Amino acid sequence: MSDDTPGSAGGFGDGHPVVSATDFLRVTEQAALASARWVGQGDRHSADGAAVDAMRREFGAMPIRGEVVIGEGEKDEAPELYVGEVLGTGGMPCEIAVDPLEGTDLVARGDAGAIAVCVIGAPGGVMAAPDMYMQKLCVGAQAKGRVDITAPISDTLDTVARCYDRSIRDLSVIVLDRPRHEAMIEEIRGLGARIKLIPDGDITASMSAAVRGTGDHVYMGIGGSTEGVITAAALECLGGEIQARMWPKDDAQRERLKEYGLGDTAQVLTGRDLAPNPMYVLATGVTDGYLLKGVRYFSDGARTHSIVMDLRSRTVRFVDAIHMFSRTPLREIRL
Ligand code: VTB
Repeated sequence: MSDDTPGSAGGFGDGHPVVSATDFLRVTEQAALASARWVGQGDRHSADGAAVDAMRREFGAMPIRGEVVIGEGEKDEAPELYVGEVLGTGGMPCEIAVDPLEGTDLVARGDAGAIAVCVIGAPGGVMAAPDMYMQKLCVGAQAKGRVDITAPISDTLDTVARCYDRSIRDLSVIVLDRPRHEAMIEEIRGLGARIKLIPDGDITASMSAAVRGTGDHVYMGIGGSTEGVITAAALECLGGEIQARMWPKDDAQRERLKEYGLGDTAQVLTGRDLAPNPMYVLATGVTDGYLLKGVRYFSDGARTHSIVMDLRSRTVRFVDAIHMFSRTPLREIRL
């Protein structure tokens, strides 16, 4: 399991053999394979449950001592992958942040952009954010260090456009399609930028904005805070940037934030705050999206498409995998 490849930083294992990024691939692949069976069935809970079960099973078999810091909820809310649950057979100490199925409704409807995703961090490497709304601004490497979430949207788009050496009308901004974003959407439209309104899935959207060639340049708006932490880890691996602010909806959430030392809601959180020491981020497509293809089944197997982001060996791999379901050889392997 140890990885002595050139470029690997080492030092994460705390004396235990270091489990490599690709060893974790089974976790998101199996979650995707399980939940994709529910595509279009109109049953978000079963789709999510299938992903959660598969992810927990796969983590459970790994030589790690992995503590869930972002999971399905608190211990009294979630029987599996709850915050504080320790997974694995023992070994490499790490922190785990999961969204077993990002886009449960997308799967229920058979819509595009659902993924299974997890982050593996060094101990203390991932923020245990309370689950509530978070305002986010995500950009790719071109605009990293140049944007400011507290600035007017016109300034942000102007800056990003200049970073890409183009005009605002040549930018594509991804926004979650929610009533709370109406004013922001009108403002972006008024500035002339193009918008992609998405029904769900802002982790994928943020990654898409950070990968050159997708045609997307900015993700902005208010989404889930736990998704924000996972996004921060992914953007760290992709060379992009997230800025964020917690967005409590009532006094109870404001109190909760104080318990986490996040009482100042004006505070701008950066990748360094949200994911100070991520090691690996893995995602597998469940339904087709901007970055990843969804699961495709055939008579005796299935095909998955994943991204494995590895800060230890400083690699980003796209993995196209064929899974054989029976012991008899596949009738054919396609390119
Ligand atoms: C977003 C989106 C997620 O939650 O974070 C969203 O990316 C925020 O919550 O896929 P609302 O649905 O309340 O707007 C998800 O949709 C997951 O539930």
